[in-house]
Amino acid sequence: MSKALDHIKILDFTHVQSGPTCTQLLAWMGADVIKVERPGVGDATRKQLVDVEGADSLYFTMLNHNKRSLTLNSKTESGKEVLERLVKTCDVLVENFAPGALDRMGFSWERIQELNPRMIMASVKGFGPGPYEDCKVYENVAQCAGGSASTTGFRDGLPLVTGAQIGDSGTGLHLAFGICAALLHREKTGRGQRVLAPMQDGVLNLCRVKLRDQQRLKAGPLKEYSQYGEGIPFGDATPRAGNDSGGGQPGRILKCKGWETDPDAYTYFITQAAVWQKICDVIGKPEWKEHPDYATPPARLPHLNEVFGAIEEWTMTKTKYEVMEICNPLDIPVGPILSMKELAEEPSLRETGTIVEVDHPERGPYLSVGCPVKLSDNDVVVERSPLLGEHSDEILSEVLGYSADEIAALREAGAV
Ligand code: CAO
Repeated sequence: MSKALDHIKILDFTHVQSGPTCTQLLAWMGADVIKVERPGVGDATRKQLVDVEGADSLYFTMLNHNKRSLTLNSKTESGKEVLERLVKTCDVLVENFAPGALDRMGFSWERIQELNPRMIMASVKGFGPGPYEDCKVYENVAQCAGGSASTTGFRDGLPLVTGAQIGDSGTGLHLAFGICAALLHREKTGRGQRVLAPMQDGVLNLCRVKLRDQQRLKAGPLKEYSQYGEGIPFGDATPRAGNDSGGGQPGRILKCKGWETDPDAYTYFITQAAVWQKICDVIGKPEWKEHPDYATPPARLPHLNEVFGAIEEWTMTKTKYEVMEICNPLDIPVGPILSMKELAEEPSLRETGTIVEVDHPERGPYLSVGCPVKLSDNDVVVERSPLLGEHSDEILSEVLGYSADEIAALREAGAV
């Protein structure tokens, strides 16, 4: 079966997490992804957070499936020649070096356009043009600079970063979207273009509802925030909202049976207006159905602590799975707090290929997250990440047409 991007060659000059997330997705959509890495060193994550001595780390293997690895020192003369040939041959160059690194290597956007006007050059940077454009940026810096940290956590506690890697993997997703759009545009125009995904912008995009709330503050307190019901005045910026729902329907995380010993024995519970009557029956408060203080969403807003307190008294008598089983048929939106252990063991995620077991010659079998987007004509088989330089000879000869003698000379010169 043909795949969505199986006619596309990617020059993957990415490292760490943000860029590799993007190129892994493109590989899963069928693109031929050629990961270019420094000889003898490779992507720094290969040797970060090592759990099996001598083997590529899970950090690396889980972000670089379905790619080929070419070692290349792009700062040597012959290495630059190889890179030029790659630029002429490939459709997309993806990179997430520190600002200016590609220019210093001699591969500015202008130079790349000269070499290949059809080339799409896609970059992740920490910030877009402006005062911080030269900064090196990592995940948590982006979460802080993009508005996530100031709006995550509890009102009376520190700003918090989230476990979801919205700065790195989130920006990788944004970049993949930009690349696919640029590829479609190239079909019409024949021209490549630059695609830039700054991490700050990507995080802010994912925090869109918090900028919504910033503007709503002008019209008065944010009534769906717990702090409103608690009578605590709002300041001039969107506050941290604990586990309050970000939408128009109030929601909270509530304790379930076993919470005293199990750190994940909790459920999310949303008091969706449409099912209020059913919620009242389930929690044993039928009198709240018609009571003027509870019957309508606006009436309930000042009483949310009391409402969720009563719901929690009920959820604490059930496991998080029982809460799901009882509420789901009634269309009451709830969700168990699932641990990584529970997700890793969840059979339905194995069946859909969202959790996959992959074999690796250095480390043996390991679990990974497969492709989270499913296309009906794009069955994804997750293949292990490449060893450093595993495909150098194959790429140099098959893709770039180097002879065996020429490859030997490149190796002699320390270029590959
Ligand atoms: N051959 C020769 N040189 C190479 C090479 C190769 N194959 N691959 C990389 N290099 C060189 C680069 O050219 C650069 O050299 P100069 O500093 O002389 O220009 C050098 O290696 C280091 O690159 P870097 O500055 O990008 O790497 P770093 O570890 O210092 O910084 C990071 C890492 C992530 C902070 C930085 O790359 C960055 O800010 N990237 C953009 C934002 C981003 O993606 N952040 C998310 C990372 S995931 O948390």
